[in-house]
Amino acid sequence: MANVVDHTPTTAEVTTSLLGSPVKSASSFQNVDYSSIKCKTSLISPTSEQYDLLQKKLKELVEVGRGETIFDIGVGEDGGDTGLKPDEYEASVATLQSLAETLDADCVLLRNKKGEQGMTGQYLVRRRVVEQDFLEIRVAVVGNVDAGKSTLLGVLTHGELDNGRGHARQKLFRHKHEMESGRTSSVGNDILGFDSIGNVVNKPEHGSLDWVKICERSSKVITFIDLAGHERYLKTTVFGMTGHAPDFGMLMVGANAGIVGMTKEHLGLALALSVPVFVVVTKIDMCPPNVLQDTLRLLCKVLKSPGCRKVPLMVKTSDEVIVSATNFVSERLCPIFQVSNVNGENLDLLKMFLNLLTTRMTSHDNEPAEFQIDDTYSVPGVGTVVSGTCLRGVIRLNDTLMLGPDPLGHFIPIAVKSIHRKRMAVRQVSASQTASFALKKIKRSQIRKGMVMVSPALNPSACWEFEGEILVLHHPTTISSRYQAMVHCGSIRQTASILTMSQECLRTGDKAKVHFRFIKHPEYLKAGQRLVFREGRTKAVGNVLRVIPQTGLIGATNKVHVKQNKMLPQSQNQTTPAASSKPPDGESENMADKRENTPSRVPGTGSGTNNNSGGGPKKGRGRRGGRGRTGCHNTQINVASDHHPGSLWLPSHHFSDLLQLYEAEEVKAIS
Ligand SMILES: Nc1nc2c(ncn2[C@@H]2O[C@H](COP(=O)(O)OP(=O)(O)OP(=O)(O)O)[C@@H](O)[C@H]2O)c(=O)[nH]1
Ligand SMILES: [Mg+2]
Repeated sequence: MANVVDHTPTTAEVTTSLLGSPVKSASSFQNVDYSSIKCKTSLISPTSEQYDLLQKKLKELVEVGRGETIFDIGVGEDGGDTGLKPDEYEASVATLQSLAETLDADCVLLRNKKGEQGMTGQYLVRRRVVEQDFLEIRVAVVGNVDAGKSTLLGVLTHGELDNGRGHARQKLFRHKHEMESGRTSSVGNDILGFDSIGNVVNKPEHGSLDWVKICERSSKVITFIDLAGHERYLKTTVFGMTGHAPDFGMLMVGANAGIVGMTKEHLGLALALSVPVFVVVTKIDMCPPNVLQDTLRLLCKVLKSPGCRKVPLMVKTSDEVIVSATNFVSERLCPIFQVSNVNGENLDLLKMFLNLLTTRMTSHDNEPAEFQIDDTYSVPGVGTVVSGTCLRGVIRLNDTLMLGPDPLGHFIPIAVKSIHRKRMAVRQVSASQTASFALKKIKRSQIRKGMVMVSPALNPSACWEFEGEILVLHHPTTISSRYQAMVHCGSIRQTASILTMSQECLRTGDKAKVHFRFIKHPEYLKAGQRLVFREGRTKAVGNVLRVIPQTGLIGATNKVHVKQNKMLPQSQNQTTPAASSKPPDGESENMADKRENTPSRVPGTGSGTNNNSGGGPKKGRGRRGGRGRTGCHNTQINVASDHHPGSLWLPSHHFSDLLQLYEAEEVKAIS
């Protein structure tokens, strides 16, 4: 009998989606009565009625899992003893295989176990390749500089080991300076495709990968968001985490170096954004055993500390991979892998884990479309191309969406003339998938990161001001009104000023309701969105509580800003001249070569021209207030003292606990 283990996004019901509303189950089968197939023997020789029910149940699970599920054989949902006799087990497997076949899915044994009364087994049921469709999982790769992030991605996606001197990462860099320094400074994208039976489909030809071929052959594609480990590029890394909507975070730690530099900063960021994290310890080939043990001990200590409240799990066997992958979405479990990019040790376990990762977001396909823009390109022969993530709804070719807000807070209708997913031309894109669109009759300079394209049904409006609840994780002195820092919220990244606060001053550890105002242009925000507020070492996390719609008066005051910032989209983008519109060396690039997830980081060509992601920090901008200021100027709107009814304050992770991550003695001692 089958106990269907649903490891898929149902666990994400408690999490918060990017734009705020709780994630709901996509199941349309909720009213089906499954009681007759609850016992462990129902798969042995099901009646035709039971067979239909089993088929429905499997279909439901595969749909909720967006194309796959993990199915237990020999385990009942009725609480009876587990395990089947060999012949019963064989018959159950045959039934499962025939059920999978009806869904055009493959069924692969993950592991067998001994139950109280015989054999149990876990099977991966995954749909075969569907034309123009694949399950997409995004993994943000974080960790201190030199931890081996880019190298691991190079090794995983190109199937060739590293030489310990930076060989594998060379294929991933997209800027000349990255090639020369070996240091990642931008948000990179790399993909790893798996077919329906879990084999890696990446096959580099002459050292480069054809993304379209990978997508065509894959049932599931892992997109790695390769981020920068150097503190200099923290702003870009925060953007990678907030703006690229990762499902999971892969925290990399060099075995020799240990938990140093940005490690805890990146871990804290993932926790603040409720992104489940797994850890990969690299360079075990060159690390003395005692140093490796020290690193692992400290890592477990940090993960278990009240700041993280994780349950570390050392993954050393394929059984442990399955246990960790199937329980991972809970956010609490933190699998730890120990690998070498040079001799390949344990990379198979990591690949197996990646193959089993399931999406955290359930479908929002029936809602009006919302797409957040995280990059813009200008592609010769195609025009302006935007890339980003579809958060809700389905966007189809020739749909008209509202693009905005512009500096005046307006949205304009725009037709979608082409859609690409990972460079593959498709007819539509659904919620939780990334894509890029070619847009007609609009200049790249009119579009900036943080803009959205939404369904006209939403009648979108922009705001200059909003109310948020924040917890200050660190500030050297006190924050008071008029303090300015960078607000990261989805793909929005803009300096905002504090107008008023629910208390006079804020120090490290303080929580408050804060009335913010963007300093350059209005943004499209929604209550419930997670935000990070940071500047230098100052950092705060929280949620948007209430969006204050743009009024005539506010619009008028902002005219000044509009004027000053007319060129904002471009000046912000710091585009290199070579990058803006010309194809390198007269090559005729098609849209696919320039869009989102551009992996071919060809040095010197500026390909992937994506704005300032490589720019590093701009010193001194937006810094004001704070130090030495006394009293607050409650100038405009008083922050409501009542708790906002829609507040998600301290939603799924205990932000207050997060403080302890930064204050924990053992972390302080080594950082
Ligand atoms: N011996 C050994 N060297 C490794 C391993 N992984 C990475 N390296 C080397 O470590 C160096 C740094 O690797 P990168 O991949 O550039 O590190 P990174 O984390 O991407 O660094 P940033 O992009 O600057 O944040 C390179 O010279 C790699 O060859 C490993 O498992 N074993
Ligand atoms: Mg790197």
